[in-house]
Amino acid sequence: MEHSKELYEQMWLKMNLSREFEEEVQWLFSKGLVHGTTHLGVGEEATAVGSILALKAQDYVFGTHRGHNQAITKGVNINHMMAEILARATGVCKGKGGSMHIADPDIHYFGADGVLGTSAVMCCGAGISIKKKKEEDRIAVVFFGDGSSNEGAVFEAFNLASVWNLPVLFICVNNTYGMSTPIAKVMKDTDISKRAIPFGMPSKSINGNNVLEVYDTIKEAREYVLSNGPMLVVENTYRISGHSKSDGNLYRTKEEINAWKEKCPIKYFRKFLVDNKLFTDEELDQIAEDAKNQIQEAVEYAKNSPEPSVDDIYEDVYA
Ligand SMILES: Cc1ncc(C[n+]2csc(CCOP(=O)(O)OP(=O)(O)O)c2C)c(N)n1
Ligand SMILES: [Mg+2]
Repeated sequence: MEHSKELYEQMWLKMNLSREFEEEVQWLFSKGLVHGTTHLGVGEEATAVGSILALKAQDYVFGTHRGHNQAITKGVNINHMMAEILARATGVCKGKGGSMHIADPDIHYFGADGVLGTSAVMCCGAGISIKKKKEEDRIAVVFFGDGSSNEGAVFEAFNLASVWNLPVLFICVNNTYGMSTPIAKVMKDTDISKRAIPFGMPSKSINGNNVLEVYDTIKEAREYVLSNGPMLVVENTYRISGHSKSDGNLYRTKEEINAWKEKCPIKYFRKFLVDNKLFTDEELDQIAEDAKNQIQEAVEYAKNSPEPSVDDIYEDVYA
């Protein structure tokens, strides 16, 4: 597939923004400035960036609890994301939601649900809405993890989407662990793409660390979903960061983590861009520096924002 220089630049920028954002969150966490919890997707950037850049702005996207990279790529305001994580009134949820509830319905990004698997069902709801309104150039996309793919709700969503031919694209981000559990311990057959077969859906299993392979696959999948109905894409990757705020990595070896650091999607993409003389190292460094600055500005913005007022505690409460 042909790609423009602008697309390469977007991919490079978004992957760097995601990595910088998360490294900064990790730092703020270690300083005790982040309340609640957060899940980092260091090493998984190509899954979000390659997938979401292949979609159209009007497409609905449901993310995961490990979704900073998904939110950044979809275009959620980074200052407001950081403010949310630092529990400020200028945050995307006015500082009341935190990392897992970053969402922006105005740009069709619905974020995560704390109950794993349920986003797949909600995504079917979005698919039904597209179908009922006869919208011709819009699909609904849901990301979920390998661990979540064992949830009954995901199978229900597969069934509903396929029996009603909904314009839904299921994207499984297989980072090979659900918390500390390797997939081989909870799945007889670890080829998650086969799970589409009983539902009559096509599926693909791809290298989720290669942003171009992800982009091309999702671009084609979008076309398929628009004219035929649901599809499953499994993006195979690895979570370099720990599961959540405390993770002693007791369930995996340093050697394993280091081997995957070598396969880092950002490192891989830099090599591709430089080897093919599309960008120089200096040009890439400059864009990475811009990303770093944007994240530092976001931290300043968040730190200078007011905390939510106690008077607003019952506002935006629905249940
Ligand atoms: C229904 C449900 N069960 C358990 C949990 C607790 N939990 C939060 S994240 C997680 C692991 C999920 O693994 P996976 O879907 O592979 O995503 P990853 O964390 O690897 O990105 C678990 C078990 C939950 N939030 N919801
Ligand atoms: Mg996982």
